[in-house]
Amino acid sequence: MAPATAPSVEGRPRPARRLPPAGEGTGGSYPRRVRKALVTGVTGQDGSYLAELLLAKGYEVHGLIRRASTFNTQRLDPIYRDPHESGVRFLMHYADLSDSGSLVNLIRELQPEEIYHLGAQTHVKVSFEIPEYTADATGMGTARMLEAIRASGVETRFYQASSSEMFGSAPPPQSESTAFHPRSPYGVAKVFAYWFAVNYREAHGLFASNGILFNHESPRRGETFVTRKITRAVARIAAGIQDKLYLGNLHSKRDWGYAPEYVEVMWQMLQQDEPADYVIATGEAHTPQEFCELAFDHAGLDWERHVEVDESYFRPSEVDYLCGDSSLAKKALGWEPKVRFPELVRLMVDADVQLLEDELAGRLVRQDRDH
Ligand code: NDP
Ligand code: GDR
Repeated sequence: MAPATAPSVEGRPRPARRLPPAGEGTGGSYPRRVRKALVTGVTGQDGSYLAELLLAKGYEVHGLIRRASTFNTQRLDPIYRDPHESGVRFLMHYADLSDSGSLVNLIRELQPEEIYHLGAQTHVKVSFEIPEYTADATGMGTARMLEAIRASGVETRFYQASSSEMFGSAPPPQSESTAFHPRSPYGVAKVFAYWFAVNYREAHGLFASNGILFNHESPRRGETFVTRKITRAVARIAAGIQDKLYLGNLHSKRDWGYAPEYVEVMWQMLQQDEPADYVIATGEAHTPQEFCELAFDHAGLDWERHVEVDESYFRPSEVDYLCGDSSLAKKALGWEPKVRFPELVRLMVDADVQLLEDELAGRLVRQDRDH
């Protein structure tokens, strides 16, 4: 990618810089050394699955984490190894999306071939309470990452975690050609970040791709998103330690897929000859009420006896209907979702029932992670 001082060609997009064709693991077409990837948001749902995937493919994986007053690396337990051991291929580094210098230094030092930018303030409802911070972390965070790549002069490929929230009130099915109409500060910040990535592709020839991912869930989903909030409550209600679950709008429609399948396609996007933007979705939409019906039923419970609506969870402006058309991803990347809605609900309930059993039995002692 062009360094910050290189002149730009007005009005004429530069061709994307070519990297050597990507091969699997260490035995592919990257003979020089093990491929290095930098993952922001590595402590989150997607970051943890992506780090596992990249390690399995033979990468050296570097995760950007921010300072927190408590340990926030639980999702990384399956892959964590003490950095004092030899041959460790997963390493974490302190930096912050609000600190440009830390981003430049990290990218310059690591020289990663691929950067997966997943870090963001991701909660839509919370973004109405902290709009300025959301714009900074979710929007400006991407601008800072892109500038850090330019400033460091590193040749790399960049994945931007774009979102179906950008479509907002645009009617379904939403595809790559659907015009954005975001309905929250989070959605607005993601639109800003999306266009930043497109602009760096067109203006500076960066290999930058936007994955416009619809909702994707898993047992590692954050506990305050509606699916996980429901499955955790189902486990606790089934165990007799909770009675009521308070939710907001039960009638919005979401296109819910399975997170591990969605991180696979992030990787695929960066292995293409050319950068591009892709919608990733199941093409099926369901409501939070349908999620409740299936989840409670799977645990032998009647959702109507336990779920109550609390209007404080309503959003000032809601996104009513998201259902994606991912035919481009199917055609260009051969990607198709496998886990469908009923299976997703069941596997999340089963995982939370097991987790609660482990918690109650005191089986979840963690080793401290000081890196
Ligand atoms: P999570 O909320 O689980 O994870 C967000 C990550 O960003 C966490 O690792 C968090 O760190 C990190 N982060 C937040 N603020 C900062 C900061 N200032 N500096 C450094 N890191 C920060 O999100 P998901 O894994 O669900 O989503 C990953 C990405 O994909 C996000 O960008 C999200 O907006 C986007 N996306 C997600 C979809 C989904 O359905 N899951 C759908 C479409 C897009 P910490 O652990 O310290 O909080
Ligand atoms: P979303 O996910 O806003 O789509 O953003 P969330 O699970 O928060 O909401 C989905 C729908 O459920 C309704 N809802 C509730 N939501 C929450 N969180 N809590 C409740 O109690 C509740 N009751 C009903 C919401 O109103 C909404 O309609 C997620 C995030 O991961 C984003 O970062 C990502 O970009 C998008 O998915 C795609």
